[in-house]
Amino acid sequence: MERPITLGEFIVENQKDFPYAKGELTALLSSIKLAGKMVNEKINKAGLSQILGKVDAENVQGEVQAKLDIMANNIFISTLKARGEIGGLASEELEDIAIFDDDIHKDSKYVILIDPLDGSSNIDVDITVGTIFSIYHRISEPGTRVTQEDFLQKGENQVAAGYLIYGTSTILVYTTGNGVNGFTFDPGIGSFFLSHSNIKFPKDGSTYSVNEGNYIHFPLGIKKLIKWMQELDEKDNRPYTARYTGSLVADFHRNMLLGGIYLYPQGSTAPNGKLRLLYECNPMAFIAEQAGGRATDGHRRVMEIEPSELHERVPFICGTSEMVEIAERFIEEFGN
Ligand code: AHM
Ligand code: MG
Repeated sequence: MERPITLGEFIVENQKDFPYAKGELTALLSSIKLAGKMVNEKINKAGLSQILGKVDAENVQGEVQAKLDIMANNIFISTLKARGEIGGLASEELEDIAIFDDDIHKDSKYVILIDPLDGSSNIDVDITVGTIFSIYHRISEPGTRVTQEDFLQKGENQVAAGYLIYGTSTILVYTTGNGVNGFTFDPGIGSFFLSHSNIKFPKDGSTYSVNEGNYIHFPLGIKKLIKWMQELDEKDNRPYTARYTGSLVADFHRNMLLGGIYLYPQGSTAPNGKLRLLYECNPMAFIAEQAGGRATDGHRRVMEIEPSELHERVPFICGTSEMVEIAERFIEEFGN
């Protein structure tokens, strides 16, 4: 039997991929692992804590169960802040960047961006949600306070990115630019174990993930693409099948393992789509490319987009290389 490899061991063993690293990135990934375990524990008890919450409400004065997405946000912030590897953090849940400038943080080299609980609409109905993270070297000098500029970097500058998927099992998937690996959490032991090594998108796919309720608002190129995917043509696996959970992490994970394409295009109600460039699109794009896939906004490689604001949204199309190329051809021919 092969020796099981824990996430902790894997992170330390792969530190040598970064000749310049002095262990901070290793420590940072370990903090994410720890926060992920804590969020996982809360999510698993979410239904139960609501039941107990009602009892508690009579006993504990005024203490209301915080919504899980706020709770996840607080867990990630406090866990990451308690250690000194980052000079600040940006979160989908915070309007502005959080700057950590006390003694333990002032010489830090990194900043992190998080979507603490992605797929919020699924939280209360027991469907998969996730956490997404993206790590950059700061641009400002260590020893000074981090600035917005440290966070408004192109996706191609990412040092690491990943997600936790809280599904039928909890899996942490990440890349540091040397491929993508996934680690499944064993709740009995309390550790993540390497379960998906060097993940690659299959060459072909036959699944598409899109909120088709928005169809009438989509640009013509996307409408034509969707109809093309639904047509019968056995030589290229058509018709494709549709899978859409409303959780990017879940849809992305499925498409990466089994082959597929995720689309959140612009529509008249969402002129730039819905997904956030910095918290959702860039980290997923980095993982996708490292797994042999692609990510585009329809015209540009997502990781080359110059961000202009923290909560900027962009259209997002991501999946197997071949499927994304087909989508780009439709957009070019029929318009975005
Ligand atoms: P959130 O960060 O507020 O949860 O929004 C992001 C989510 C994605 O996970 C998901 O793919 C998308 O929003 C679903 O949006 P919609 O309900 O419009 O289809
Ligand atoms: Mg989100």
